Amino acid sequence: MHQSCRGNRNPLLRNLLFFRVFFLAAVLTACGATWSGCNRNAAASRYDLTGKVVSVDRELKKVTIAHDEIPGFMSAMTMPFVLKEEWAYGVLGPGDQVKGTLVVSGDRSWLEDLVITQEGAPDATAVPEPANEPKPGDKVPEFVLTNQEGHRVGLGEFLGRALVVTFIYTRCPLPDYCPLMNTNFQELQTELLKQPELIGRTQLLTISFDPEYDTPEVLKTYARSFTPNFDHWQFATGSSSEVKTVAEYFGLRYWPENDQIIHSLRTAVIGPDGKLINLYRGNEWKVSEVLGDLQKLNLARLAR
Ligand SMILES: [Cu+2]
Repeated sequence: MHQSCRGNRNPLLRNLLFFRVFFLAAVLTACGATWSGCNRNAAASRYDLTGKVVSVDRELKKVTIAHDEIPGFMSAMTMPFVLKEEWAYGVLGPGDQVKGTLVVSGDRSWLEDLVITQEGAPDATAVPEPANEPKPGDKVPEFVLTNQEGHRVGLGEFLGRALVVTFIYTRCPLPDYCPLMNTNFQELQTELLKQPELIGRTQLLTISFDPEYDTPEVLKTYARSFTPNFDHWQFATGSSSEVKTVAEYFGLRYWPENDQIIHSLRTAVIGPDGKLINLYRGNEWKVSEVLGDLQKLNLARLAR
């Protein structure tokens, strides 16, 4: 479902791309009001990127690219990118060889000045359908993991509290993936701490899908820079199969590639009864949305 329809492509745009007019368009629109990244360019790091387009998701505005090594920054891997030039989502297709600039600035990263160096053959790369995902109201099955203290913790012991779960691995290099999940949770915890009626009725849980590296000790050291309160926000991992079971239930996909882990993102809000309230895909969710989910649960009333 994420594959692009090659027949829809505008041949003029493709020719433009071929002759690198892409860059001109980028310059013309770079400081337009729609592009909020422009004013952050001062502190941005820039890396040359070459690779092959695996899939284009025009709805979520993501292009997955199998890219070559980026010396000094990242091993070769397959991962989703945001494009600076939005119209390019309609032009790129699976199998296209591309080159461009990866810009990392603050908590965002994106590709710009992208050029197709060689068109892909139609349907060059099949993209797997997303796994069946749970829907709001579904009872989340019990899972048991090991937290940052080395203690076993299960979903069952969080019942009676609303639980917000997300997934990360501590070595993630991209600021708008795992690190963003941490800063979002940090902000969420700060907001919840301001509401005494909610703090005791909520629980945050960050699960690492890199159990080999992210041992409880590693998680504890890592987590200390995000939270002073491990009662309210725990970090957990488990055996590979324990982690995989819970991750796959929420539709998270991940696999190792060289020294990194290629992964999608999932953040779930689970009610005090263990039923799914909301499942956020990707990194666009806002702390205010999750707070809204929690407020709708009337947790303060439950606490009485
Ligand atoms: Cu990550």
